[in-house]
Amino acid sequence: MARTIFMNDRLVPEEEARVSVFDHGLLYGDGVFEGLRSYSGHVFRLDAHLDRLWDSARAICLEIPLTKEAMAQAVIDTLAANSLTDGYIRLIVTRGGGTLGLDPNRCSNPQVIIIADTISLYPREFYEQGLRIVTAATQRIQSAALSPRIKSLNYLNNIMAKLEGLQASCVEALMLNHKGEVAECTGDNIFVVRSGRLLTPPPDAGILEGITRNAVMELAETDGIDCREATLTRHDLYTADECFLTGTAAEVIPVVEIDGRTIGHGNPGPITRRLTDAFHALVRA
Ligand code: PXG
Repeated sequence: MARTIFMNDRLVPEEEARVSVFDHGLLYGDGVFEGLRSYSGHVFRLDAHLDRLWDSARAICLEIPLTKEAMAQAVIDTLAANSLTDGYIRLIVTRGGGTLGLDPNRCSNPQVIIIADTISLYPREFYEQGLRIVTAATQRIQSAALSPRIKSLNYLNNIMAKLEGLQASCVEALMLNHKGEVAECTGDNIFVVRSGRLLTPPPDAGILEGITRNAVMELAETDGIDCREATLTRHDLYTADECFLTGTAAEVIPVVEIDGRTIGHGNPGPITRRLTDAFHALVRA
């Protein structure tokens, strides 16, 4: 089915949604994006996603040519134009067309693109039985090189790790930071449960501060589950009672094997299940 795309200031048919070959988003990955979901017509944590998009843009000196209010309305309009109530929304802001040189100051027309589509979910058995993941040799990029907190259009670091996961027949791969500490997966944050306590790497481990991650931390607190940010090593994962990943697409997904080590009893644990249920209740509330 042909989609309707929001392009800069209006909705256009998919065939008319085009960017220039001189756009630095294409030439250099110079731009930022967000991935959001709507549940029963309600966009989950829209403000948090817009704040993160604006923070990413600010970090790369990109001025988004729209107010947050206008962007929020455009998201709603794009969903409506595509008759979607439960869907995946991609917000993209590119640096715009420029010269073949790097200079972002020679780009004058940042492109704002909103795509709303149905979401392709992991198969149900992944949620019931849990994922197997492996550690990628590709390290998460150091924040001194490029902050992982910027959700930029340059995802090659994550894609290199994703390829390693796929080569090992895993849909996700664990990424360590340059110190060998656990950072996150290629498109998901990671949590472990140890002795009833929830642990997840802090932002300075070199992660994207996931919106699902933050929601799960809040849910844990409401549910009386102690949750804290902690530096984790692979040993902490291998010896954990439970492990799960969080992300907009995956929501909360259990992990039952890492690098060939069975986690806990090899099936989704009770705290993972509790938080999964709480998350489902939250997004559908
Ligand atoms: N870490 C990274 C590196 C991410 O890209 C997350 C964590 C989870 O963040 P949220 O805010 O979604 O809880 C992400 C976001 C996809 C897809 O299509 C997913 C992301 C990015 C791009 C595409 O699955 N994940």
